[in-house]
Amino acid sequence: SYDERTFVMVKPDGVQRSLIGEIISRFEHRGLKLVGAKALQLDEELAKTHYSEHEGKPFFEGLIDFITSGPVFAMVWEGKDATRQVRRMVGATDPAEAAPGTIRGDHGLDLGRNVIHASDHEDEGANEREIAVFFDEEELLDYEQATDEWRYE
Ligand code: YYY
Ligand code: MG
Repeated sequence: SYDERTFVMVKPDGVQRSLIGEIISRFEHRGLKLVGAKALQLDEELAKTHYSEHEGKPFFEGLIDFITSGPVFAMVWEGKDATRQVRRMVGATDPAEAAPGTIRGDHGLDLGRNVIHASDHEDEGANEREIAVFFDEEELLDYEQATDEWRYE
């Protein structure tokens, strides 16, 4: 649907490398609508909730240390097929394998420093679950853009 929402987070490396604006620009230019945003630093509990699917994997402790190591920038973007389209723009998990033109393929080199998180479109409902971890419903906007009819037929 045209109002599908997805969760995106600039990770601590992306914030330290001043990539917040660059990343927002990409989604804006694509035609997605920003419906929520906040800067925060994750505590261990929030980090483990967000990444619970990876608990027990060899990289889990390192991932939790990294994601709690500095501020992140969390966002919700809305649009047609938003979860899948954002993942296509983010690129493969390992930036070394991510195609040039994707966010990870243009801004990263190492798996554990891949700049951005985005909800997995292959995990049914992950987008709304992750949004709910980071945002209260009243923090999210519901608005029309005058350009909507120039984005969608
Ligand atoms: O959804 P995505 O971020 O593309 O990858 P996931 O498989 O969900 O893993 C989450 C996160 O964990 C990934 O962005 C980097 C890190 N990670 C890792 O450090 N080492 C791995 N072998 C796999 C993932
Ligand atoms: Mg994932």
